[in-house]
Amino acid sequence: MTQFVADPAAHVFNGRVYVYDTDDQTNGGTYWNSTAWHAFSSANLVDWTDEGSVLTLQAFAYAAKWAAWAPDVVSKDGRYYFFAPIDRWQIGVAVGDTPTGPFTDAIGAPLIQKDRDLNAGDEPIDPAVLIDDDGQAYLYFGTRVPKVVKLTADLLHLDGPIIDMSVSGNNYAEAPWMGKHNGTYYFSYSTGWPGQIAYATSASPLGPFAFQGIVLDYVGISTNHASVVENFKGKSYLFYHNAKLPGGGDYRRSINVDELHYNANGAITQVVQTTQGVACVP
Ligand code: FUB
Repeated sequence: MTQFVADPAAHVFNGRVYVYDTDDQTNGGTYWNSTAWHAFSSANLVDWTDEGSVLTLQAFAYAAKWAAWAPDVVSKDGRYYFFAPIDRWQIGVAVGDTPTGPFTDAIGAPLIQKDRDLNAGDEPIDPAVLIDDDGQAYLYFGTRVPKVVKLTADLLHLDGPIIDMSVSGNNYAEAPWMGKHNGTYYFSYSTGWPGQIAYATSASPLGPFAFQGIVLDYVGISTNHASVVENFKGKSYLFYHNAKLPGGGDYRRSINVDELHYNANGAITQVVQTTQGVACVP
């Protein structure tokens, strides 16, 4: 993607890969203070459609309209749910009928709010949602302590307490992502500022998770943030950001995609960072 965007949350909807991003193109250049989220889509991972700004903080009446950070989007029953970290202390949810919206605030209040919700943590950011095979949805989020909470069937409310997830190694910093591969839950996350992307596995989406290794090494800037597309036309992919576009830096990040490989025993091989991305997937 040839503009400054970051924090890729990649999903396959209707046979097409959609990547939802923090919009570094429109921040002030010295902080992540963009107020909009951007999206791109592709059917082959080479030709990308710029879907533009798909949601802004203006959609949330309760937002201070200060910072729109790493989002996630999931699909259920033909609708698309945009989980939006707002201003570093709350997470909202907006709903639309297509992968690119238009999205409207679904509940008129934060789904999670730092000062309102027990155990929301110091910084409830970086939402990532997994809808499990049995239909139960889990929302992961948080800085320094990974948090998980079940969502109601309509994805619009919390369904139980916010739990601290146990990850052996204690090196969680931010950027949670949850995937499932051959029945095992794979939790990946950034380890710090700067950070690598590490992963840990469990037999349960609630953990405890056992640290397994590094998926992606440092990317040369203060943040690292990645997501996994599992089995798109037979292969898996890691989407992540770095600062390789001309003019890039901590606040001018850009997105790349490389192949992700699992060994026969389920271990992930550390991703080789390319500058050109992946080959066309016809
Ligand atoms: O883009 C702002 C923040 O930087 C994200 O929320 C973090 O994950 C880090 O990538």
